[in-house]
Amino acid sequence: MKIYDRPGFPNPSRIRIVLSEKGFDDKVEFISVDLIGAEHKQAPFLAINPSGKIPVLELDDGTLISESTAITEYLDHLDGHPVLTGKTPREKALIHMMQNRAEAELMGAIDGYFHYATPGLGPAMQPYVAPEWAGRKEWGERQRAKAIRGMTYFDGVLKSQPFVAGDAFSMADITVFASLNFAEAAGILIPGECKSLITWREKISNLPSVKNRTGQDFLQEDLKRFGL
Ligand SMILES: N[C@@H](CCC(=O)N[C@@H](CS)C(=O)NCC(=O)O)C(=O)O
Repeated sequence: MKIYDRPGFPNPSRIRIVLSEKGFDDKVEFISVDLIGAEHKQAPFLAINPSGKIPVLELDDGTLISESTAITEYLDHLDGHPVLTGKTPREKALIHMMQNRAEAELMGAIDGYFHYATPGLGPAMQPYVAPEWAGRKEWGERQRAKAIRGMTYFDGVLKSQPFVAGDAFSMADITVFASLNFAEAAGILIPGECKSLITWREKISNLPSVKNRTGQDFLQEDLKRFGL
């Protein structure tokens, strides 16, 4: 299998944690996509994923799977022992629900702040952001406020249960964790009063699959190239 990604970027990092959690690191070949050079917006990559986004999983038969949740579902079921996406109907539904909340309230909001209220990763990387739009920065700032509300929401959830979707570590935890790393890189810090979220983040960062995932330094290097 091949994974098209860029080490350290928020969504690719979700899949690196999944691979590590499943013990599949040596089953995949990583192909680094030059996001900074806008390789993902050129025809060869758009043939791999028409959305022009990473990560993408390519199976040995050539099947292409994009969207981090879909890739996670595939990898989690590959060995017949799903541990990240739920076993019972109830677990599956709760993980799906919390996953979507993490995506909307954190990942999407932080992405909006980063690409609209800050220089992001430059014009080649984000051709869809109109620089002349007067309300652009204000909209980005609203996304920042939304992300902070999302952090407060997940802090409340984690006051009464150990993991985002209940008693077990799941895909939803991975999405919240990757979102918080993205938030930190974009300059949005977790409010100090969100103690449960801060403690949970520390706990997750010490899980072997999270600690041992590869390539976390790349994002810092990419951000430095943009003076961020
Ligand atoms: N919904 C997609 C989002 C993927 C995504 O936004 N990836 C980012 C990197 S973290 C990307 O490729 N951004 C490039 C762009 O949007 O131009 C997923 O879940 O995988």
